[in-house]
Amino acid sequence: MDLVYGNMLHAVPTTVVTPQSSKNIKTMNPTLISQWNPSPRVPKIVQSRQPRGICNALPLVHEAKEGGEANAPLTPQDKYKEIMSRFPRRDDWVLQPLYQYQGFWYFQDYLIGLLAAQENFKPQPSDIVICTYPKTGTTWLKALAYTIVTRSRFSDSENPLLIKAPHDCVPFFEIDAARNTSNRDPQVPLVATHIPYTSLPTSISESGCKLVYLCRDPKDVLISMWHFLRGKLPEGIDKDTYINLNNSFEIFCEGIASNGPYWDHVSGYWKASVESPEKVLFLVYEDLKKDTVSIVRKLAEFMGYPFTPEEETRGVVQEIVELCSFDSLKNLKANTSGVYSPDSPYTIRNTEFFRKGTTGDWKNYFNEEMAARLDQIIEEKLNGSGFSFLSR
Ligand code: PAP
Repeated sequence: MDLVYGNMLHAVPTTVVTPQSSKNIKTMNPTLISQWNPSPRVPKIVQSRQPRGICNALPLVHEAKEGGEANAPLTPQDKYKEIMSRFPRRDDWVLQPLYQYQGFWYFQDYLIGLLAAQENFKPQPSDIVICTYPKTGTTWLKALAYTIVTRSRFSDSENPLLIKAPHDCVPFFEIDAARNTSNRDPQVPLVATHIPYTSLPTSISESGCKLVYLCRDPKDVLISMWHFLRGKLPEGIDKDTYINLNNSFEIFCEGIASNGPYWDHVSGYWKASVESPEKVLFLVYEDLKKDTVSIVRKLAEFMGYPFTPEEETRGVVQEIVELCSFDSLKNLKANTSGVYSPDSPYTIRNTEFFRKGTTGDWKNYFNEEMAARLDQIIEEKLNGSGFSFLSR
């Protein structure tokens, strides 16, 4: 999931500088603003690149305490906000500021979860962690891994995926950490994260958990992310004014994106998979698309849930592949309705996790020059790592 959520957007007073257009524009008539405010699912809009204190998306600690609460103890959230207020900040993506921490950029509410997870998350020793950069196929991998590990517990007709969205079946531990909750079923040894390898909580390496990483062609990642983030903007405004493709492309190429730079995210897990192949399985979305059955076998084997000859004969692998296919998942009632993580800063309609589910959609958006430029940047950045998106 790309961790910018519906109600993470913030109210615009009168005039905003739109980072993607660099224009001052008058924005939001009063009717629209009031329409945005009431529902946590309907985004308000953020403004950025205005002086801190006027438009700061979330108040800094001292500001929050105005009004007689000066001596109130800091909540963990306040503590993290205060810490991150000292980190480098960019406002390019309009929705929320991005803060740089340990070499990666994060939307502020997500970073609260990351910091909380680094401090508090404790995996179960048998856990398998589904690790992804946002928009690389997390939902799909969660559904596959979940069905594989729970197949002896549930019959086909009882599979929780039929009534629960994949993100509810396999929770992100940093989102739980941010909310100080646990949504996990302790009988399911799966959790997920978008955190880069080098910033994972030390409890994960200490516990010896296995990790499964999925990456995707960066061009499709950007297109998927671009659509997703535009979907967070309120209806009825010119989305190109706030999040246009050319500008999104430029900042993604700079590495300024949620959990980016993308290439560093990929190379961290790639190197870990080379160093410890028994602990880290590295998968690629395009391969999973091309030969889902073979990769599902590999995934099951790696996770310690291999298919038996009898299951192979019964066609269990094909059934799992079919259940978790894009068309199947997209049309399940759990995914055509409902929201992920209601009543939190992370609310997202489940439908938003299913857009096209194809490879090469970038061809509908990039000209050749853009595609070549992004490819070149990624290749240069990954050079020497042993992994390449182009020469596989
Ligand atoms: P997240 O980071 O918000 O969790 P994530 O699931 O990683 O999102 O990525 C969403 C992408 O996976 C979407 O790609 P698109 O925008 O290019 O269409 C979504 O359509 C795609 N996706 C979701 N489910 C599947 C699936 N079962 N098979 C293939 N692709 C899928």
